[in-house]
Amino acid sequence: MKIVTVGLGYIGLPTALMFAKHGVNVVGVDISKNIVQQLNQGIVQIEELGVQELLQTVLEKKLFQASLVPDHADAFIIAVPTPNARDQYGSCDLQYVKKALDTILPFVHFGNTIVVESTISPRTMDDVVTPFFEEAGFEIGSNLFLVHCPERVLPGNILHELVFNDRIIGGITPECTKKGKILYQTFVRGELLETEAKVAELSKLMENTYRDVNIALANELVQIGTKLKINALDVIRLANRHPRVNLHQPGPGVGGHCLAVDPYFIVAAAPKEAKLINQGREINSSMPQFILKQVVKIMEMNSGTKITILGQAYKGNIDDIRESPAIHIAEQLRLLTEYKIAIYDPHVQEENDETLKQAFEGSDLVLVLCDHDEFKKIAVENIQLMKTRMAFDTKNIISNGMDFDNYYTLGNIFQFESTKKKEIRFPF
Ligand code: SAJ
Repeated sequence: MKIVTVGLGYIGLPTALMFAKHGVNVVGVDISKNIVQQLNQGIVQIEELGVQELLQTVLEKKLFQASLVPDHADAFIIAVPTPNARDQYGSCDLQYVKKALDTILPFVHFGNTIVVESTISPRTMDDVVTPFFEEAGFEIGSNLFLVHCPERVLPGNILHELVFNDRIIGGITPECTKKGKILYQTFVRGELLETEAKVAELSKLMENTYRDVNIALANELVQIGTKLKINALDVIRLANRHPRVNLHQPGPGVGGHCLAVDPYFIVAAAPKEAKLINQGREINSSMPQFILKQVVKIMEMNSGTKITILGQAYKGNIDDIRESPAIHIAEQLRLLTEYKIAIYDPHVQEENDETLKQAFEGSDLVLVLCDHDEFKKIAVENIQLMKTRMAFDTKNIISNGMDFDNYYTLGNIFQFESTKKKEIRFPF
């Protein structure tokens, strides 16, 4: 069997290599000359466990080659970015998907299977991809088979999850679904879940939307707890002892290219109906401002002048800063000339101003915005370098909070309200 995969990013490349590992002849297509050249030289661009070794193996077996152009094949897999469009609701920008379809069309034959893995808005397979191929003379379900097979792999564990996670196989027709199933039986050990394309599209979006809305519930609880002077973290900890309750964790906002992106595809498709989903996005997007106001309160109450920001990645133990709330918070604080800002993230070196020690020197407040393992315990010798020993731990990750004179979390920030009122100017 021969497959062409279009898009060699953090999903496309592992998918291409996984098919090749299982004996399929794969041509991996990308628009980047640099990526294509490097891959053919055995050099991987993405940081993902096991991918470098897998590339070497399939190159040696001559089962994979990267190329700027497609080739004739039995199946084509599209795994290109689908960012938010710059429109009212942040709908799904399909420009890269459409470009990929144009690129493969000259090579598509009767009997081929076309799979879209990219996360797409509801009904894209029915209303965009199907007409595209029908206008080219194909009859979907009889001489061409269209399928949506969304990925659900967690960065850092992709090669394992590609094989063992259950996989949704959503065809335009039952015959399309069957063709998709035959394709993924090549390496998937999880269950292959057959459904319609539009159900597959909305299922993928709801996986991440479910998480985003639940994080918003935790973040709204923080704002309620701050007003009522009730520790929201205690409430979550105790409520979650119920066997069927799983309140998520509050934080400085929601980052990444999934939770901060996918819900908008649903809102854009059904704006009047997707009220809770939209509200969840609004709550999570408001958290950076909420954090900034608390930081200003802490600094003004203590006449602080230097802030040490720990963390710029969008979540713990990775280097990805896409849609990171920590980046936004740092940018806003830098605009306040009365404060000196020192940033340190061991996974995002390019954002660091100085060494960790320098970042702590003379600081009044340590602001933790990311749950990297390195921040689980703050070295006492670094705390002793501070002018005022305060911490605001928005990820509730520091285990030695008692080593600070004032240790604030999203559960106890209402403490400021109890101290003497001081006119606070919010520059945001
Ligand atoms: N976050 C919270 N509170 C929480 C959990 C997460 O504030 O309780 C924040 C994180 O700090 C981060 C953001 O939300 O800023 C996203 O975190 P995440 O753990 O959801 O990380 P992602 O976006 O890399 O992974 C999600 C996962 N989807 C689900 O859990 C349903 C992952 O399984 C998917 O593979 C991935 O999206 C994807 O690629 O779709």
